[in-house]
Amino acid sequence: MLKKLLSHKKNLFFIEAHSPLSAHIIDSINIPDNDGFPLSFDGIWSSSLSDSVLNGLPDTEYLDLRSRIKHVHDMMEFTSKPIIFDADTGGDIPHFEKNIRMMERIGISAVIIEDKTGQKKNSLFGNSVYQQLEDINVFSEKIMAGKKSLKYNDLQIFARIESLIAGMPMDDALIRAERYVHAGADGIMIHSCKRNADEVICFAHKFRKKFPFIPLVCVPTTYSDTPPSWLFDAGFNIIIYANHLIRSSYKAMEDTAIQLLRTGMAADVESKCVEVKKILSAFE
Ligand code: SPV
Ligand code: MG
Repeated sequence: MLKKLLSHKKNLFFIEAHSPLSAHIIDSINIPDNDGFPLSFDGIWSSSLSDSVLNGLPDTEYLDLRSRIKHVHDMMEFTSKPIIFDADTGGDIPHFEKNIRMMERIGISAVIIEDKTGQKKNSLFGNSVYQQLEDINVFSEKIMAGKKSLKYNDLQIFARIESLIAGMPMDDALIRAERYVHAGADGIMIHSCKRNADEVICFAHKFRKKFPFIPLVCVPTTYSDTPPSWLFDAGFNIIIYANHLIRSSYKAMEDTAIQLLRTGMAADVESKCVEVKKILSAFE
């Protein structure tokens, strides 16, 4: 599905979902744009951060991939949109080979694996924690092993480059991108935790000179005030809003609980809530 989308639409917006309810919400949102054309998200990001937090766990690969794939399967009943699965480091190669077949069986469109090793730390910590990059050869082997394990050629494997997160120079990110594409990666995600998009835009310009057609993904969490058009113009094809539904629901729940505790009047929070009839009918 993602391949088809990429072939006829240049710029795609993906958004994180972490539960059947959030997948249902994304699937059902369809609003008119300024010209009256229907506007909806192109697909769903299954985030390791969101899934971990939802389950009361740190984002350190403690929530195992098999469980995470099952969570995606539960969401799929409620959406027909393509899903990009955040598989963290992908685990060790023999496990990745098995897990990727499971992803393929349930119909995930693309999996993104990141080139880190050791105990994974969330990238948004940046350099404040030790972010250990995987050896380029080992990670390239993982990509090749994943591609080889696929039964059909539908599930795409994207390589996520963490050089900039680990404080390595741009050249390291570019060398890795080239090596991973040659190892068979179907797309590249470049991650950054800088407050502006300068470094991902610089990466995109340089990457595009060598690889005009390989899908390129970015995640504007820390550089969130960058207009999407800047990112697309630089050469990105997919923008992922990686954690905004879990963060906004966290805030909404916290605000509602605080207000109820303060006033004790349920009526005071009604305006923050969907109507009861909406949740009663959501899955009828
Ligand atoms: C996630 O959403 O789990 C990601 C993106 O991997 S980030 O949290 O920015 O590392
Ligand atoms: Mg993640």
